[in-house]
Amino acid sequence: MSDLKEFIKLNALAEGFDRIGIAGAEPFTETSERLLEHIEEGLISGLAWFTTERASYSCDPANLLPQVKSIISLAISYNSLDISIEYRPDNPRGKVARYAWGQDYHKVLRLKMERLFEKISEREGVREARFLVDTARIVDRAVGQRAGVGFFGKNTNLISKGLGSYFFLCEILTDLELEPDTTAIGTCGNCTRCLDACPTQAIVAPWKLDNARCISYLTIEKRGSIEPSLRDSIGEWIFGCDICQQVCPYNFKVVPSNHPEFIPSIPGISQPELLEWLRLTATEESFRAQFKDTSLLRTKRTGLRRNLAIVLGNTGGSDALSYLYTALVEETDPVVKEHLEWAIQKLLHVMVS
Ligand code: B12
Ligand code: SF4
Ligand code: SF4
Repeated sequence: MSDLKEFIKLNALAEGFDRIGIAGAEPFTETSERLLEHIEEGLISGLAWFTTERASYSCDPANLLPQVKSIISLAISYNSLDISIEYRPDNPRGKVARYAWGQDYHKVLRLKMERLFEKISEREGVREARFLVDTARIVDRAVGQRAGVGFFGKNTNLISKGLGSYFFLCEILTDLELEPDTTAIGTCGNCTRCLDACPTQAIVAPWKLDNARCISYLTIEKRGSIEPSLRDSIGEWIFGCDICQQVCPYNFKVVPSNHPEFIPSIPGISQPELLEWLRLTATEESFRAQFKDTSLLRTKRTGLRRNLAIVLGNTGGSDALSYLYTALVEETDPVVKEHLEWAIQKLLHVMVS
């Protein structure tokens, strides 16, 4: 390994990254073909920005930095330890996907990349760089695969041996010429656990996700009403979904991480008290104050209350009914109102049957 590459890897580890790889900056031709195929098959529906133009653009790093020579792919685990919370029928709880337990990763990762590049620039002189994290202007996972960080699991997540798949990805595009690492190899073998476990059958074939059926899309990205036929399958998920990762054997024996930024930021965030969160989201001010600096802001107040209503309908008992009625009377948002009504009807139906 060249001195510079070793310097970058050591400093990236010191900055807290768990995996570092170097990829060449040639266009991702195969990825581009796959993305266009996914769009053509209607598997990316619902994400208005995910157009064929954007897909092609994101597969050529030179669109972002014309003088790019190398990409530094960085991964950081969010596999923080959770505390088990006792479930009480009079206090129903939901679930928040692991990636959202701590601080909003966009800011955290960007800061780490900037600090890393500062050290590189101190050694190499000022160089061109572009920092990217989850921007959809580049294909994070394809970069990670080329850089040797991980391989594509059938659930479409990148898996890194020894780290599992609970990690974020980001990258630095630079005009520095660095020796590339070898593409990651790895395989799911005959395993199909994630396909079998997905409650909405969103993984329609290995490596193929139907975005519009994925609970992560429904609870985070989708605006407006959620298709009634999918509401039962959302189960307990208020924000995101981890099922296809929870069942993955590559996540079974990994050591939990302890990056302070991703330690649960709000007490009980992994299994929130649904009635308490209905109260906390009653006004825009309280919603913003409570979820400041977390990824949960992304679904907006309407989205979060809509999701809370669905999960209360799926898991709440008779105790939840009076709270739902009160919330319905006070609610002004038509989307939330419709979901609160649905939850009330569902609970009443369960009680009489
Ligand atoms: C859009 C998006 C979503 C959408 C669609 C997800 C999807 N699978 O496409 C939704 C909202 C559903 C979503 C959900 C989640 N997301 Co998301 N998402 C993105 C985003 C912005 C773009 C991904 C994309 O281009 N999708 C389009 C599809 C077609 O692309 P693809 O899955 O990469 O497709 C590849 C494979 O299918 C593969 N392939 C196809 N056929 C074959 C055949 C073989 C043999 C092989 C080997 C491969 C292969 O090639 C394709 C092209 O690379 C990225 C950030 C980024 N800029 O890349 C984050 C990103 C993928 N998401 C991330 C995370 C953490 C999640 C969630 C875990 C969050 C959660 N817990 O709720 C879930 C996981 C759901 C899942 N099973 O994938 C991380 C993933 C990290 C990792 N370890 O892989 C990313 C990289 C963000 C980040 N920077 O950290 N996400
Ligand atoms: S995140 Fe949940 S809904 Fe989406 S593919 Fe995985 S198991 Fe299915
Ligand atoms: S659950 Fe099995 S098939 Fe799915 S990603 Fe993990 S190893 Fe691959």
